[in-house]
Amino acid sequence: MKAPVRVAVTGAAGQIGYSLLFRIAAGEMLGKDQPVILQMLEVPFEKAQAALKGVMMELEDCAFPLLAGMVGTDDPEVAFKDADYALLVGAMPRGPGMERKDLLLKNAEIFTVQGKALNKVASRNVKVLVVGNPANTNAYIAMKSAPDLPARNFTAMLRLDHNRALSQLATKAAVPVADIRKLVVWGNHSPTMYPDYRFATVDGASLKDKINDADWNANTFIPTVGKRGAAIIEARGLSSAASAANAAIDHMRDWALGSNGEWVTMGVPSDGSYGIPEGVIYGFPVVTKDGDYTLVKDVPVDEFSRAAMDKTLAELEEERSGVAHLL
Ligand code: NAX
Repeated sequence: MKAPVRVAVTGAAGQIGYSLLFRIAAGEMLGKDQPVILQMLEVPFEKAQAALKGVMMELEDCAFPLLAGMVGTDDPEVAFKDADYALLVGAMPRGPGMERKDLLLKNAEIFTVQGKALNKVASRNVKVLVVGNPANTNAYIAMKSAPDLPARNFTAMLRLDHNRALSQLATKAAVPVADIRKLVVWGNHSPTMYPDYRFATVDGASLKDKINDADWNANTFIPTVGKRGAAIIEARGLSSAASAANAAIDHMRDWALGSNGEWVTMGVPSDGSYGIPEGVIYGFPVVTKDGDYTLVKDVPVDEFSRAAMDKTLAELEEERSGVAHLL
């Protein structure tokens, strides 16, 4: 058996946390041979800490063979101590009457504190996934607040958007979801994201040719994927939780264990590719191997795609300028 690794999860008593922690402890994220120590962070309020205790009791009651230890805390420096992986799920939700700008600033405070704590106490190669919204900008803030850690280790979750797109495409083309390759969702985790299947294949053949419906792409597919989060809230009365936790598992598993040469979408700091300014956390196609990722660089960009990629970039740049004075 391997030595245990430390996995920090914030917002551990929330909805996504409840779907996520049990799967991590069951070995679904890092493999069935990888023991984990869960280090869970919640806000200091009595109710949240009590709920966290309850979650920890349930984790105990699962008697997971791979769960080598647990820590529950309200102190980021305890939660992130020597963490090898950090899943930053907890964030300030948008309250009634709250402007988007206020939401950005509230979250900027949280992710500045957490970035600094990671910088101070986490493993020097900690892999960070930000789920809490606005995910890309929160990841950017954490990255900027952690100058001693590799910037490329700060990522944002676009995998839920990627998985949503896969599912819509599989249904439209009547093909198994697992057979679709080379899909990407560019940009921000927000309704401006651009799901792009121009180069997707099924059994080596073009999925775009098979679907052959530009109107469906522009007027049904792209808006359906972009507004899926809102549609789930409308239907369920609560935001996506199990599917979000599933996407977080997919993201981290592929990053840690590799994607076997396949494209996956990760929000990562741009290296300047595709005209996206360096450092902006943007959804790109990547291939993962041996605990690292490589940006796929040679995807042709046509006029339609350029406009879509620039639109989602403009939103990210606006978010970034809204928090620039804090960094
Ligand atoms: P919940 O409100 O159920 O849980 C969030 C938990 O985080 C709460 O228990 C809260 O006390 C805790 N928390 C808040 N601030 C914290 C802090 N500074 N430190 C530690 N814990 C803190 O929300 P949930 O449904 O679990 O969603 C969590 C976040 O994921 C939200 O920001 C949500 O918008 C975002 N999402 C992101 C998605 C993505 O694809 N990137 C999709 C799903 C989800 O909407």
